[in-house]
Amino acid sequence: MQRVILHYDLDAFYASVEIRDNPKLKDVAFVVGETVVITASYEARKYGVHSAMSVLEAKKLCPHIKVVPARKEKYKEASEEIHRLMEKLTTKVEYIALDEGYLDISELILHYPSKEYFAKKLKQRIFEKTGLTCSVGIGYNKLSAKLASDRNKPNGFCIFENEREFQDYVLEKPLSIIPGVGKKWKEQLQKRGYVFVKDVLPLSYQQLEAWFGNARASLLYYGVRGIHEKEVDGNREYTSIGNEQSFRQALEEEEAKRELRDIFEHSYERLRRKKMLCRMLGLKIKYQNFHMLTRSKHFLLPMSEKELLWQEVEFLWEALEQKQNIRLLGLSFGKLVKQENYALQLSFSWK
Ligand code: TTP
Ligand code: MG
Repeated sequence: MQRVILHYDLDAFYASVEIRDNPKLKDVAFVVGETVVITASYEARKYGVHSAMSVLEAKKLCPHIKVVPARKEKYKEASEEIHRLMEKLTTKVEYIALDEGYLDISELILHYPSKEYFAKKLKQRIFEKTGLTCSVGIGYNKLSAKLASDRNKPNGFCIFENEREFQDYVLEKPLSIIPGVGKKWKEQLQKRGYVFVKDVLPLSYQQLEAWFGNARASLLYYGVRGIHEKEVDGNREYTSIGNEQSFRQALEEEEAKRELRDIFEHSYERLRRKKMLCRMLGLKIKYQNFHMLTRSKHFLLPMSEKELLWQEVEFLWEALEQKQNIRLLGLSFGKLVKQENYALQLSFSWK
């Protein structure tokens, strides 16, 4: 059976939430953020404003731009709504970010008149639940679904039925259209004279491997051909539940601790909703100097009590030698046990 994969991605997510809650922002050039642009409204993007630039730079490009502080709780609420909706449809769902994920709908789609119909319904449901629009792509694998959803942003929809359709679409596009081809690699490729997808098609795998090593050769060689075998990791949530967040500007201790609590709240909410208990807690940290470390704690008995879990997170945090210059924080609940399968419901409370 051919796989049918759907990718969804909310349009200008944080900015759209702000417009929804304050319609005066509609058609206004604004950014969400304080010193750094987290995201720009579509109106602001017309001036070349984009995420990751400083607000000062944004003001130079667009002097009348408005600056709106981020309200993470609201974005998480919207994200939770969307997750609830997805989980009603299928367990084969893999979340990539608050506003983005993959669904394996290979079987589900058989119950619908068409892929278009399904996508339309899904977009409609997301809008009803959150007041937000998204773009949806349907493909024969994750890669094609991802590119399909990007194709007609905002509020877009596109299908790639097969590798032929995918290749026709990417042929004339810059190589950066292939996920994983970042700025640096793009420059390296450009130096060798390769700018568009069509430029690298004649290259052999061996040639790419000689230049870029096995992993990158594989990404590029198969990527430009629309070949990608990875499954939607629908079980991931059942073996572990967690979140991580990277920061463009390194965080100091206090701020990092606040973010950690935020991530904890978000992950805990998912643990609670899935009615799971956990026997392991994992903390992941990346520092400004790219040094990465992980810490974990194993419990004898499965736990679900919120503040006890937070206490354990705090123990791991306090034991760190370095708590500043943090570029990434991640938290996961592992070794999950279903609540219903766990008879000894000690210290148990789903608040
Ligand atoms: P994206 O989906 O990359 O961007 P977007 O939804 O704003 O715009 P698009 O219509 O092009 O999809 O990111 C989703 C949200 O995540 C975005 O609104 C802000 C936030 N974000 C971060 O917190 N850190 C980041 O590095 C990026 C790129 C986005
Ligand atoms: Mg988005």
